[in-house]
Amino acid sequence: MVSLLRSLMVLRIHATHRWQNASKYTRRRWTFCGVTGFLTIFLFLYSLSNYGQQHIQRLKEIGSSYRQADYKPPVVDSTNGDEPPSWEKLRKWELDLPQHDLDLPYPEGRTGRYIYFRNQIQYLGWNNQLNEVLMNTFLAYKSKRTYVFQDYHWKVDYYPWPESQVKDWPLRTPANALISGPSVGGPWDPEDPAPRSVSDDWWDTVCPEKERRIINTREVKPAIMWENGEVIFNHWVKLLGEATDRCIEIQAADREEDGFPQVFDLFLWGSDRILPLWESFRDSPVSRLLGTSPIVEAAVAKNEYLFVPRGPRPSVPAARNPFDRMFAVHLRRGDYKDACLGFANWNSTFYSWNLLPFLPDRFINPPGYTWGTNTPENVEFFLKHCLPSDASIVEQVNNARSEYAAAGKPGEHRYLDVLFLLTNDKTSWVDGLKAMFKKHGWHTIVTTSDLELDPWEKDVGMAVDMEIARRAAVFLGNGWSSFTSNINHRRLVDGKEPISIRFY
Ligand SMILES: Nc1nc2c(ncn2[C@@H]2O[C@H](COP(=O)(O)OP(=O)(O)O)[C@@H](O)[C@H]2O)c(=O)[nH]1
Ligand SMILES: [Mg+2]
Repeated sequence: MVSLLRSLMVLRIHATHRWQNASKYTRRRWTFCGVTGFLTIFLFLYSLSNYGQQHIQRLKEIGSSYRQADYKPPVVDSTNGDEPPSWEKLRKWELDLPQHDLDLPYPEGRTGRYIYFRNQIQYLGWNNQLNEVLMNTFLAYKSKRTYVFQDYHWKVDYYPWPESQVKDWPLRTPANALISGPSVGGPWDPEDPAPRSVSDDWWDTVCPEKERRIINTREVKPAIMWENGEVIFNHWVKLLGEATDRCIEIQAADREEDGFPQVFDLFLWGSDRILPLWESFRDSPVSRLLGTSPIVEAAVAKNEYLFVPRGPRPSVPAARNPFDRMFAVHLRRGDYKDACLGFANWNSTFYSWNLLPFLPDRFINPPGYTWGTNTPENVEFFLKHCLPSDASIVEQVNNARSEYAAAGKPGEHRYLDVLFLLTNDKTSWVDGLKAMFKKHGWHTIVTTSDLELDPWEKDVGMAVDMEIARRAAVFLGNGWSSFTSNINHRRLVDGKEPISIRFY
């Protein structure tokens, strides 16, 4: 201890001596080194303390927020992420549905009774499939069999991406992306013992090939081909209900024998023979429990702000919900430029539920038609209703708005100032129409292309438009279109008034 003190004393004398003899610059250098060294040791020790750690974290956050303001991620692909989705997670979810379990008790599992419509329409518009999906589910329900659901397979022309961007053929979208409810595996009413629908993947497990009874439509359809919908429906219920086979698969007759080899075919959907089925179908759990898919709901919610009215404050009390102030107009164009001529030359009636006699704007097919061709006046008459001119669209919307307002109860204000123009037109035509509506005092006008959709939502874009039109106070559609007809189906199931369902 004594020797340590002595050494320190020597060191101090030595240092004092050197300090006094050093030049002014050397002293400054030593001072600088001393202060820097002290600060370094202090900061190091501080950074290890709790206070020090919190301080460092705060500094890091401030730094990263400065960076985000002008941060640009590196460009990785030329499509900007706008590519068809693989739907991996939804597919896995469908595969894992709880009814996909062989051990479940009857009427599900390995002892359940199943019906698979392999003849269901594919590679056509979504709505040509949708009405059939729903009616086939209703048939399965009434026959006390499990309905087997499938992906929707696109007609290439309608697919939202160009072929060059497609990586996975055939073009298809999982059923649960498009709708929800019993048709795609959702639950029935709580007290209903009906078996839940299963996917066609599960069909292969629960009904292996050797256990299937195949029924070809040629064995059944000819006898009832031109009967009304109720007779056709009941015929199939009897056949499928009484059959003792656990697994039944319906297969399509050759196209040469039957152009539309579906159980409920296009000839039926395109004629008033479908109408006797309306009331039972409307009230069925298939219709009542049909729901919007979560992805479509989300897309509508995301875009709802676009529909918030932007016009002047209304002179009468107006609804707060933008859908209660909305007039939706289906502008079926694109392939309809040719299709409308076809409807004229084949004297087609309106499609399916658009034919319901209690709806306004019934289309009466004019006399003068001969097989496969129609008179020039009749063709013009068809085109007026199927491909209406811009001026006629504006006029009809404005008239229908007044008629809807006039149909309100005494004291009820039906104020519509939001317009939604839904369309498959891919040109700038709708912009001109929008300008015309603006001139007629419509302040809030939204079109299909104004909606912001990510790739998953874009894949179900038609269902997004349909959902908005379903919720609108008034809807004007194209009577020949199944797209319009399925919107009307839901509007009527929702309890919307006939005066709110209009046709050109
Ligand atoms: N997003 C959107 N797509 C439409 C619209 N109208 C037609 N389409 C597309 O065109 C297809 C038309 O086929 P479909 O649904 O069978 O209706 P239909 O041909 O009018 O009977 C739809 O499935 C959509 O892909 C529309 O207003 N909005
Ligand atoms: Mg179609």
